[in-house]
Amino acid sequence: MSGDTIFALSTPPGRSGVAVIRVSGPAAWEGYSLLTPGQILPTARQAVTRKLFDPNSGEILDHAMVIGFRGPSSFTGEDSVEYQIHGGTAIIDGVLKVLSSLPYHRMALPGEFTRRAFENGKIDLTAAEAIADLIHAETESQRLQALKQMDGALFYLYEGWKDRLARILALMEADLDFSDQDLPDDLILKVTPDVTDIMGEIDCHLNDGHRGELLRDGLRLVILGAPNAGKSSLLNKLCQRDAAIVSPIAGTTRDVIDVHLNLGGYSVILADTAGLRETDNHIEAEGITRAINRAGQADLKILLFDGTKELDQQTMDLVDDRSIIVLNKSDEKGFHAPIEGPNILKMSVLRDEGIEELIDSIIAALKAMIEAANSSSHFPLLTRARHREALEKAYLSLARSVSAPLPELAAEDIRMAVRHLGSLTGRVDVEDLLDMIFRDFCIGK
Ligand SMILES: Nc1nc2c(ncn2[C@@H]2O[C@H](COP(=O)(O)OP(=O)(O)OP(=O)(O)O)[C@@H](O)[C@H]2O)c(=O)[nH]1
Ligand SMILES: [Mg+2]
Repeated sequence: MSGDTIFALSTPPGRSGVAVIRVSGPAAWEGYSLLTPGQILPTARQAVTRKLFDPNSGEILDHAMVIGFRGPSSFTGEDSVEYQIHGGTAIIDGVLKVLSSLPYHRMALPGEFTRRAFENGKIDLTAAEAIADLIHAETESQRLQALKQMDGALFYLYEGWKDRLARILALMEADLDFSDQDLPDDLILKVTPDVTDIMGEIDCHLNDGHRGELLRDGLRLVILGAPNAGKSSLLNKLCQRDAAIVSPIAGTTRDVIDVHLNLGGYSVILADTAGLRETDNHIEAEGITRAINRAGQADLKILLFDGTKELDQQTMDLVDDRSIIVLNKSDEKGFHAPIEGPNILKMSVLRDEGIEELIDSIIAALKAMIEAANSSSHFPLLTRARHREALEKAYLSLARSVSAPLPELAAEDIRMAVRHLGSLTGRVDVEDLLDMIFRDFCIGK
């Protein structure tokens, strides 16, 4: 399959000023020459204007700008060609149809260009994941995180740990295989501090409060408060649509209602919840249980009170350093601010007053949270559950290795840890790495 030459429209389908069609594989330049009969093929990486023709009918397809790349100096590491054509649907369809008729050419599968880049050693798995994240990034923070990862922030971290462990493993294996060699006695004791150092670093990276994953997937915000406080009204105001039902009947909202927002460059999942109160109604009670569960999982809670009433204890019980207290209905005559303080916001959703201040406080709180996570660790943030899982397995293997009863078992556990770390970047098999390191030993046997 990898011998195929693949092609795809790289810009969104539909009409546009310019559309880019990308071709990659051994026959890419041959296709270039078939589409541009009688015209000289330029040198690689040179953008040229060319008339494209259908080689089957001889009919003209378009006037295009074309750039050819020669492997391995291309994104995929293979010969490739990019056709920048006029973005009309008939032109795009025409060029794609002609490409599919060329020898060895076929439509690319989703992600196949990036997959080839990985298979040809142009990028590692964390960079491939970063490309996907970058394409899907909707906020500033997601974009910056994806760019850092694409530049190798996680690659260097994981490869660094893997290399250090591989060297320790090579020493241990040399000790086991060639015990008459001039290697230190009690080697296991000597390498243990290095292993525990690496464990400490992995642990520190894992304990980032899931910030990287949250930046990527969205920070979790939840609105909580007594029935009729105006929670659903606030959610609708923040997302600027009627996502939740608003009514003067207390106990309107039962399910948790999630909306996705971009707040000050952060991707946020905002949840509206059932009003908190004692109830005999089974369905409402279930809604309240769900609300409390969400409060437990949230990164930030907006505790909403009706400022015309006394403070309700159930909402007060949720106050902590991850909550913002807001008194709603400041437009009403009976509004009396039952609680005062510099961090207590007053608002009227009805009159659209105090909303900007609330948004500013939310953004400031999110920013402080992310910065606290960044400063507590000098490591780049972990971005995916896949990474977390492999790192946890690596950590457990290392923990086993330091308490292993036999050096053979300790070495096997370290080998497992190296393998888990290797699965993060997809680079170099353990055996390859050992071969590389053993070469430095000059054991000569
Ligand atoms: N005067 C005034 N009324 C408001 C304000 N915000 C919401 N309301 C009204 O308060 C009532 C309850 O609003 P909701 O948004 O449904 O309240 P909720 O907290 O979601 O209530 P439950 O879903 O029952 O828990 C509605 O009649 C709203 O129009 C406000 O700022 N001022
Ligand atoms: Mg509601």
